[in-house]
Amino acid sequence: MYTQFLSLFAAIAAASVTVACPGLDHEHSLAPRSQRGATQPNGGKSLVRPLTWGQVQVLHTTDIHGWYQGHLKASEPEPNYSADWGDFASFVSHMRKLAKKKGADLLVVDTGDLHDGAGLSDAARPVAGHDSDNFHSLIQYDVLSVGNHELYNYTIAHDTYQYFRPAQRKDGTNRYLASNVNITLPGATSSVPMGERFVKFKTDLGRRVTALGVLFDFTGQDKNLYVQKVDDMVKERWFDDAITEEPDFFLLAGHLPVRKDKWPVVINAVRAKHPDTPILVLGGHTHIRDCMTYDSNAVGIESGRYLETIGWLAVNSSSFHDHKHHGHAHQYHHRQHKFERRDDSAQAATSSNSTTVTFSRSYIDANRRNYAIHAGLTSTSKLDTPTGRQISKRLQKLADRLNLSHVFGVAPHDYYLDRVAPSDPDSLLNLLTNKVLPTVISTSNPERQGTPSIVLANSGSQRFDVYSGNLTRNDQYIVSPFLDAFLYIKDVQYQYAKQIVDQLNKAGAYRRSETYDTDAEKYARGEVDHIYTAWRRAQSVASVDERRHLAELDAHADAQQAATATLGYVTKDDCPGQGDDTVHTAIPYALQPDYIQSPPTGNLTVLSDSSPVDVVFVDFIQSSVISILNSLQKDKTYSTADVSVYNSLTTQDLYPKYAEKAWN
Ligand SMILES: *[C@@H]1O[C@H](CO)[C@@H](O)[C@H](O)[C@H]1NC(C)=O
Ligand SMILES: *[C@@H]1O[C@H](CO)[C@@H](O)[C@H](O)[C@H]1NC(C)=O
Ligand SMILES: *[C@@H]1O[C@H](CO)[C@@H](O)[C@H](O)[C@H]1NC(C)=O
Ligand SMILES: *[C@@H]1O[C@H](CO)[C@@H](O)[C@H](O)[C@H]1NC(C)=O
Ligand SMILES: *[C@@H]1O[C@H](CO)[C@@H](O)[C@H](O)[C@H]1NC(C)=O
Ligand SMILES: *[C@@H]1O[C@H](CO)[C@@H](O)[C@H](O)[C@H]1NC(C)=O
Ligand SMILES: *[C@@H]1O[C@H](CO)[C@@H](O)[C@H](O)[C@H]1NC(C)=O
Ligand SMILES: CC(=O)N[C@H]1CO[C@H](CO)[C@@H](O)[C@@H]1O
Ligand SMILES: [Zn+2]
Ligand SMILES: [Zn+2]
Repeated sequence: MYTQFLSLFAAIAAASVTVACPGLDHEHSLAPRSQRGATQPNGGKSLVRPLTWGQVQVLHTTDIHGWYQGHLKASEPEPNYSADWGDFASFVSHMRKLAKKKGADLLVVDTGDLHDGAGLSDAARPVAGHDSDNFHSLIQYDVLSVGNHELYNYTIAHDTYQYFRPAQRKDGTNRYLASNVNITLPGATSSVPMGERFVKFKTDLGRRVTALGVLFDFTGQDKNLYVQKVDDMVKERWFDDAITEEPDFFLLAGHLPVRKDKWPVVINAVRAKHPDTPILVLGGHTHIRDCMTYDSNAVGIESGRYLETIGWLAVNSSSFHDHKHHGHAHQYHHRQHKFERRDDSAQAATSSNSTTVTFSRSYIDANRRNYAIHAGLTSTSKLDTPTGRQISKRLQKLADRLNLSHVFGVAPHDYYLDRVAPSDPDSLLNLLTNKVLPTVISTSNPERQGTPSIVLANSGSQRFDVYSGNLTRNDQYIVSPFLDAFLYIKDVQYQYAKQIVDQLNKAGAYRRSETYDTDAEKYARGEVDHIYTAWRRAQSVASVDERRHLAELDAHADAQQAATATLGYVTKDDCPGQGDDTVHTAIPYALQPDYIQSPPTGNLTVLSDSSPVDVVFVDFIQSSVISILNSLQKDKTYSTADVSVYNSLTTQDLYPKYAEKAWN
């Protein structure tokens, strides 16, 4: 089956190369830039800010987590992220042509976390992520780097190494980078790098690039995988050798956020040798849109998550030879792995240490309208390339094969993970607490039928909103993807049982974390949800302040624009100007508890404080529940011996089972 599938992909990949062939530039099908917006595909384009181009630009994806089908729901803001991988392939193809036409360089970079988060990757068998990785490879990237989600499971890491990595070749070099990650292959006694440590290549216009692919100091990897600390990586001999030669610019790709992590360690190491060579950083992992300048010639962006955001980083440098006014058609297709001597003008700029760099970044909402506008097309219908169309079709076929559009039930309205307070009827946690857990879990153990029970769960088990309409198998992987089992302790006095949830929340316990260890340890294992939610919360607070301010000023025009703006990200980062390509109103954010408890269910006619109840809970909070019970009462010392398996369900079964019962 694999072979069959691979040859199918090989055929599409070949088609993709033909379509993206550099020989086909200067096509008349491209409208001149001045005509942009002559028509307005899919409604108002007035709220879309144009991209600023430079001599070199990067299109950046990160943390796609299996969302290759794009966002499929009709509820706000999902249509704004509705472009699929085929649409993105078409966009990349148009942008590469546009770059050529402008005499500029365009690189396409991805910084990891390819799966875990949507059905297309996670429902696949025998190896989750294998088929979606093949789709990723259909767009020829210039640089890719490994994410922590490639490393939680050895089978998946090995599949990535064996199948995904070899597919990332371009112009004679492999572009899959793993500067500080090793893997021990089956049967081997020592490890090998999971990808290239670094790569040196030339852009279409002959600019020399030295690229690295760094992972944060991750500690949550499976056996036979090794992550070297960034501080140690920069002391490696290969690292020193790789950065010694001066390129036109360094491209530091990596799965770590652009702020509050180890990028300065890498940048300082480069700067020790090259005080003003331009450095472009492409980061990821915390799922936010962000931009940082490290010094006047080093800048980094992070480009969100889930195929919602395509990052854009454009750079001009006085050290770049400008190709605009020189013939360039003959300069495509460089196969050299080693650089030639710098040209004289660049040499002069560097030795005088007076390189000036200017840059511009944008966060593109991943939809067909915005792709068409940025590609300078006069209408969305001009976006599709044959390859793009074919990819979309194949995606649908894979989704069908994985049964992803199977409907469990029809949600009557939207349920939000964190847009409304947990007491709101539209709250997902409200639904989980008062409907899903009592309906699906409390009734699931025939031996305990009638015995009153409460169910404890962590809000971190919920990953995404449930939107009005069909709840599908795909949503099962999106909303509640984890496989936590349900355990229970029987006959706990109700007066103690009902206090556990407050104690869990008070203990400052963290989402999806069992032990009360430090923030640093959780961060090292890859837990960064709190950074994304803090980002969302800040936008929401700022937006409320802004609306109040506008109301006070009675700033009619601005208020009107704010009123017409739809919900989405409103990014404030540390770079000049506006980053978001689309003007939005921030999605509201409401604080949510870390843990929730369902109301007691069963025969409640005689429920009193001293009644025995079953305490049911998700498996990974077992030790917390035991220690809290022992602190609440002294009649009995609880231990793991008191814990039994409650049913055969996992958290991934919650919504399918509920929808089948309640939404059919
Ligand atoms: C690069 O320079 C050109 C020409 O001056 C300018 O139009 C463009 O906006 C600049 N781009 C950036 C990213 O600085
Ligand atoms: C963005 O979402 C809003 C609300 O759902 C919708 O009206 C608008 O058309 C969307 N924009 C695009 C480009 O899809
Ligand atoms: C690791 O991934 C493989 C392939 O998807 C899967 O069969 C296996 O169950 C996973 N292992 C764990 C511990 O999740
Ligand atoms: C990674 O692999 C390289 C090449 O086999 C080896 O020299 C190095 O010691 C390995 N690093 C770790 C941390 O295992
Ligand atoms: C799709 O999945 C559902 C739920 O697991 C199942 O009932 C149905 O038979 C499946 N359909 C196909 C075509 O596999
Ligand atoms: C919902 O599912 C039904 C099949 O059960 C399908 O006919 C319908 O088109 C789906 N609706 C949407 C909006 O996808
Ligand atoms: C509930 O418990 C009471 C008291 O033990 C008992 O009388 C009653 O029959 C029970 N009801 C059900 C439905 O089992
Ligand atoms: C513009 C710029 O980055 N200038 C650098 C020149 O070199 C010195 C050190 O030699 C740096 O401190 C400057 O930042
Ligand atoms: Zn991620
Ligand atoms: Zn990550």
